[in-house]
Amino acid sequence: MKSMRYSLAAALLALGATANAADSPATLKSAFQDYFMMGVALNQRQFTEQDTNGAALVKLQFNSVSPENVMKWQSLHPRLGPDGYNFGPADRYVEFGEKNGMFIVGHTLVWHSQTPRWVFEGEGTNAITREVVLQRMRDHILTVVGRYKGRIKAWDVVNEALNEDGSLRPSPWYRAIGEDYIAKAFEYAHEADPDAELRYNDYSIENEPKRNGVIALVKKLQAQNVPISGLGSQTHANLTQPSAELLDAALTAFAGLRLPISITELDVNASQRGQRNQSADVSQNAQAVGGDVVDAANQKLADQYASLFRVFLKHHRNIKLVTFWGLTDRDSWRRFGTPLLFDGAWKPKPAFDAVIAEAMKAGDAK
Ligand code: 9MR
Repeated sequence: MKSMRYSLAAALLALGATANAADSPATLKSAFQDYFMMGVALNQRQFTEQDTNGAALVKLQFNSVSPENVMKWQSLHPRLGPDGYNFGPADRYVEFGEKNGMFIVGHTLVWHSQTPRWVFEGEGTNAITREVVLQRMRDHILTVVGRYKGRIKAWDVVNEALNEDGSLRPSPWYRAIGEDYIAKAFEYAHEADPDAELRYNDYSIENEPKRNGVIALVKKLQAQNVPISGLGSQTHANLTQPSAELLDAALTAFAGLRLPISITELDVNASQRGQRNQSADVSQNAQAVGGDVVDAANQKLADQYASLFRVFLKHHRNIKLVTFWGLTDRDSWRRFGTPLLFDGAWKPKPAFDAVIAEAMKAGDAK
């Protein structure tokens, strides 16, 4: 059945024809249906369907969505106090996912970035205390996770808590609460929605020191019966990193944690600057400039995507979801690095064909 369904697409590819998203039988969600869900991070214009082409492409290609920005603390909860929440855009996002029968992800509850200063400051002349910050964290998590209980199926509970060397990042959360802020965040999220998948999410965790840090952190949480139930590997890649070998080693090591793995923020930076600095730290968001992509970027991008998906497919039993961090190059935080499968005119690039081809090869090998 599977090989029959894709034989037309395979024939077209063999003839050198480009699979067209509008009329090809192969879409990302159908091609990978036996392996993992395919997700995409949405911006507001997409989930409100103001961007009609974008919304149509999302519905055609993906069966899971993540909110690129509208569920960050700063967006949802900009001010202190009971009236400090702003749920409008987040509500629209969840409605879009539900209307289209998608697996809906929440991103992110506890992060060092995009969290307003008031969260860590005392009111009036009162000095801030651990208890007050914990209370604010609990209120936020119970309110937000509780509002979407049963509808948002997976949350990035704690985001980017580690340094490159695997030690704990001295984030405002760490400084205000101490290292148990991570356990507390998972406990509050579980209290709010016992059925939601609760993920720890971070970038560059293929690299050995950080990989070891993640594994140690998760094992410690598990030993304390903290309700962590998923691992998110962002996978902000460039044209050579992570290599297939490094990714394979990391996914093999993560499998030992016995948690479902989600690739949460996949993109491949093809800018020249992006080949020197792979970091996804928001403070280092390489302000690339237009026109600095490497030579033969489309082909190199397709090759790296093929390499990454070969490894994801090898580990498909442990991977439940692969999410791209944006729909088209024009939408991306790394737009000058042309990092995604669709160009600014919503057209599939050679990297799209390369990704579909990996699914077909895996199907034929079955
Ligand atoms: O793509 C997001 C960009 O639009 C925002 O300006 C930025 C700051 O909120 O966050 C970007 O997404 C980040 C994600 O939330 C966490 N991992 C790293 C991503 C890229 O910086």
